[in-house]
Amino acid sequence: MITRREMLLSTIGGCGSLLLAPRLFAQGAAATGPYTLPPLPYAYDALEPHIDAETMTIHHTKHHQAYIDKLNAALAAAGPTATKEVSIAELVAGYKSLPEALQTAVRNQGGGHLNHSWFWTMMAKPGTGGAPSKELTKDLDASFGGMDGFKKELLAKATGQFGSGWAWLVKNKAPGRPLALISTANQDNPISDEITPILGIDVWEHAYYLKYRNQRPAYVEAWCNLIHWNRVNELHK
Ligand code: MN3
Repeated sequence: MITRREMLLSTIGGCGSLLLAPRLFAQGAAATGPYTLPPLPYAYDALEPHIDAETMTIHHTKHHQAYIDKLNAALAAAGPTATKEVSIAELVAGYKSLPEALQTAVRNQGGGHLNHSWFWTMMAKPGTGGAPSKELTKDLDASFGGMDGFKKELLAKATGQFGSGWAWLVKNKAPGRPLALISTANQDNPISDEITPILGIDVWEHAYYLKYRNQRPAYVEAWCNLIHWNRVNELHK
């Protein structure tokens, strides 16, 4: 039986083995290519006052859509059936095994599609996102000394990322420290390095500039009010 991954590789001429496909991002994103813009799980003004409706509208309908359009164009140029059966998470996770001509487009545009599809689901209308589960609380305590320590380190990673990028809460393999915070440049997603994120914040200026101007720390602090903890709990399991 031919797997979807083998189909991808045989169709677009790739070789080598891709890492196991994470299923994390399946929800809220179009499962297969050509890829389409997933609807927001709330209204454009739902995240106010922390993120304004204008920022959300432009971010979703212009920026996210542009990543999708450019990804689809690159894949179409590579071959007619390149990614028909491959989820965006699988595609981005394994981009290093794709033909060289496709790698940059999948890394940047595919990463942009994946990261934003996931980002929308990581936020919730203020007061509706729930709280960390007992298990997550235990891991946050062990890794950061509690919620305050987590937020402090998140702020440091998010503001310390030079230029455009993301900060991520990820599953960590170190003994005694089950979670870690990392940042990535541009639209890189940790899954391409076999690291599993359970929360991510977009720190590109387009995510906050209209309201916060150059004050990235103020945006990050406000963003903590929007974390969809119930979703993080699920990904943490
Ligand atoms: Mn963005």
